[in-house]
Amino acid sequence: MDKSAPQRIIMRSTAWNDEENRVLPEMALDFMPEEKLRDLQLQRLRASVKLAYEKVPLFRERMDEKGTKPEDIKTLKDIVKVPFSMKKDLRDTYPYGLFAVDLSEVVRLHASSGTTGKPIVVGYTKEDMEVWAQVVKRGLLACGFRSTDIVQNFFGYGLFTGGMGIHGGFEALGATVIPISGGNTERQVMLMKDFGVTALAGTPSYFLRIMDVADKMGISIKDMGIKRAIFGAEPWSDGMRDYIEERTGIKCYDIYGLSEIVGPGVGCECEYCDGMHIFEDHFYPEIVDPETLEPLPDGQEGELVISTLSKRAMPILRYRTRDITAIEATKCKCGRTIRRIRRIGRRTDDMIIMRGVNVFPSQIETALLRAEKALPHYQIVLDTKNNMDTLEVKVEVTRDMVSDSMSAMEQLSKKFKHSIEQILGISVIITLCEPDSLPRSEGKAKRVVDNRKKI
Ligand code: DLL
Repeated sequence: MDKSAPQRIIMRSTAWNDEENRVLPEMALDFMPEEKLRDLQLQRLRASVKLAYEKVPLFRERMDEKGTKPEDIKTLKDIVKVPFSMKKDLRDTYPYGLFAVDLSEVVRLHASSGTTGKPIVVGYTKEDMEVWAQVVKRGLLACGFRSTDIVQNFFGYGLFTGGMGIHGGFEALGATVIPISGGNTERQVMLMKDFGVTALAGTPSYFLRIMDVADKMGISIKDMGIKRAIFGAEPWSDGMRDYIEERTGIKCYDIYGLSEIVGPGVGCECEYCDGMHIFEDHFYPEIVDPETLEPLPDGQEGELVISTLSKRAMPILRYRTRDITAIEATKCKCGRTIRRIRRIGRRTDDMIIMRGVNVFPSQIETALLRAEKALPHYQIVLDTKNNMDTLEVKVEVTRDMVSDSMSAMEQLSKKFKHSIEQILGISVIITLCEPDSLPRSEGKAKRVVDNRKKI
């Protein structure tokens, strides 16, 4: 049998077939019988643990401390015998300390800017690059992107994994990619229109900026014929999805990933948009309690921990992502057997503790949307005044909200205040700002400015 030829498979669902009712072989991995998938995961986990133990001093030392040998991994449940790893481990071994292969086998490096000091560095072998392109491609296929798409990719190209990672997936799919990267927003709008773009990829916050600029240029994105967008790299709410879809007519999908594991393509939504399927044949997900680090059952929220199952250049075991989510306990309507995680709205570390109350920026976004059904740009500013921590939300009014009447603007401010305070349970200061006055990012949005006095 010619393995490269698309197979004809009878399907219960139409979520994963192309126009001619065929499914591509690599997509069939998403529907592997569960038992087979678990067998494959175990076999790969054992190989990954062995590789890390034999080639990476940090993993060997940690496992020795815990008294775990690679042979102790006899079932998937034995993964709890493996020690955790964290971002700090990548920093401490900067730049190549976690590599399990000789640098001559590494064909690509990426790095993620840390908030402080040195970046963290990740490397890929040729096979790793192929896997990366395949997982992104599987995600894109699941969301309905096709080889006929013309894609404007405004994820940043360079050391960030977003631009090149998404690019590789679309290229593997056979689509036409426009590697525009972030920035030069007016040109983004012009090319979108002139090149007959049918699909978009980038951070959702930057797309909001593109929408604003198109508006100002008097160009309607809705009339461009763009069908789908794949967004990710930062939290974005369902409200934000509705907002973009309603205004542009573009169907939006969520893709998840992190540099330490592979970049984009660890997980992705399917056409049902009901959580993100993890490409479990390459990444093993667990949810743990972020305090006790004990495993949590499906359906319960906690910190996502991921182990790579096939990565050769840099195997990572039980990586604490800091992302808060749950593994969905129910099956997806699409019929995929690879499990889903809930969309990610928050991390354990973008949590702001304000007068003892845990606050996540995503809660403020939800409150603003609830109050006005429009998505304004906002920024959260933390400060200390008279020895009291204050939380100010700067809200940029959109053109539809601007009014000449003082009392209408006061009303608006009160509405935002009330909505946020209801959700957070603490008092906030609202400052309404002129349209276009808050800083914009071409990559991930920076929502929080912390000017609090550190004691
Ligand atoms: O952001 C990789 C990526 C690029 C994913 C493009 C999707 C699309 P890092 O810069 O290492 O890698 O940041 C990883 O970003 O731990 C999450 O906190 C956040 N993140 C990534 N995707 C999503 C998403 C890339 N879809 C960190 N929803 C992760 C929410 C996301 N947060």
